Amino acid sequence: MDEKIIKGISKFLSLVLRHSPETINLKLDENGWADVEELIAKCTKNGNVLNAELLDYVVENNDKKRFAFNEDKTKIRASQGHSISVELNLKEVEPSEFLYHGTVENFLESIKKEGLQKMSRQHVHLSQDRETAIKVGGRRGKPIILTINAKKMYQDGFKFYLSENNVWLTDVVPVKYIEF
Ligand code: HQG
Repeated sequence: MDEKIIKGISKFLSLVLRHSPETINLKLDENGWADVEELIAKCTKNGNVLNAELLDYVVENNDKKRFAFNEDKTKIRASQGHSISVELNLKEVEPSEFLYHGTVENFLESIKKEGLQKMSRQHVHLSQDRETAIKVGGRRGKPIILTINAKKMYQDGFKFYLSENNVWLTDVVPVKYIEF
């Protein structure tokens, strides 16, 4: 399987399943699910190569397991990362003592004032380990890793969720829980 094609499909799926389904006039239900047949038909109509076999391959082999099928594989959705409002029915989980957030120098001044905000997404994204946070921050430049006192936040009543592909999500991280 050509890696470039696979990556292109993954990026396109992120676009239509997380941010802009209207790009191909796709309907997502309130839980973020798209009908697989409709998705394939509308992708193909818009000039993108997609069929059931390719879609299966991308879902199965995606480096971060970004997408998931429902049980009978008639529906598909992104497991996290949305900017549009969807109800993922995420499970609330108690975090370990520390979680990590990868960012870049440019954002630090603002983060020191406002804490970590969701920005354009539905949640603040946190990682279980530093290595993952380094990759996340590295998307934007030289990564800076912030350590989040997650357990303390949890004890103070903040909620944490774990997405199906193991990304930690929360609504906000106030400055006092961040070690810079
Ligand atoms: C920053 C990818 C200024 C924040 C990754 C980040 C992740 C602030 C950026 C997932 C701020 C938002 C999410 C504040 C936060 N002032 N900047 N108060 N609070 N920021 O992309 O965490 O490959 O929405 O540090 O792997 O970078 O798409 O979030 O730099 O899991 O599956 O604002 O996206 O996953 O950027 O990444 P993002 P993120 P996928």
